[in-house]
Amino acid sequence: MNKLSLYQTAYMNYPYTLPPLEYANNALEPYIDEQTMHLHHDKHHQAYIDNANKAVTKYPELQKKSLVELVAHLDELPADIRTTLQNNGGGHLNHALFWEYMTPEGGGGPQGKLAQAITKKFGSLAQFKEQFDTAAKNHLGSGWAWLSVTPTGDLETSATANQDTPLSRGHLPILGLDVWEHAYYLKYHNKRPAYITNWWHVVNWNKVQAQFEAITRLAGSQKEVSMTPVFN
Ligand code: MN3
Repeated sequence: MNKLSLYQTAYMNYPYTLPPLEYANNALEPYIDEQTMHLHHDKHHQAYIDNANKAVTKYPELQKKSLVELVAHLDELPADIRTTLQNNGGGHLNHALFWEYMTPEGGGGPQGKLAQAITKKFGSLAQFKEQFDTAAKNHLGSGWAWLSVTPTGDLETSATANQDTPLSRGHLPILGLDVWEHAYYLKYHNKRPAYITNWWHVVNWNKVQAQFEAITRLAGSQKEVSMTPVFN
């Protein structure tokens, strides 16, 4: 087990498949509307999967690896499919995570170790949200805002372009927000900030905490000394 295995699911094995939502398309109303969820999950996400599958079709050796390993090491991919997998492999991974970051029972804030780490790094939950929101609002064009664990065990907010993932630079995402227009335009039109503000109502902090604690445990494991840094 290495740190990337935290992101490896059956859906990341070739041929890649669409993970079903754990809630109904209308369950995140009024914050995210039913039609957006339908199009976003069933159509946009499926298209990333189809394109990623097509790219890997002629590379049997890549089919044996998890898609997570492939997008985490883009420089090792054959040149003719590198950009396709960066965009579509990244698209599959990012969306698979995104659905899990949300729940109809969401909102509030984290507990335990993650709450402590956020307070230590950002001062308070409110200050963390402000920094995350700024990354999400200020990102020009399509992309994502993230909360990640850095290689030194620090928390960091960032934004990535298009379907790039923090995993490609060795950062472990624990929360991400899709700020592509397809994620919000039907309901919010040009008002990206309103979408970002409302999204916090559906954030699945239990999942975010669980991922943070899994990363922390893995980093503390004697078996992982060569794979992971020592966290503070
Ligand atoms: Mn999207």
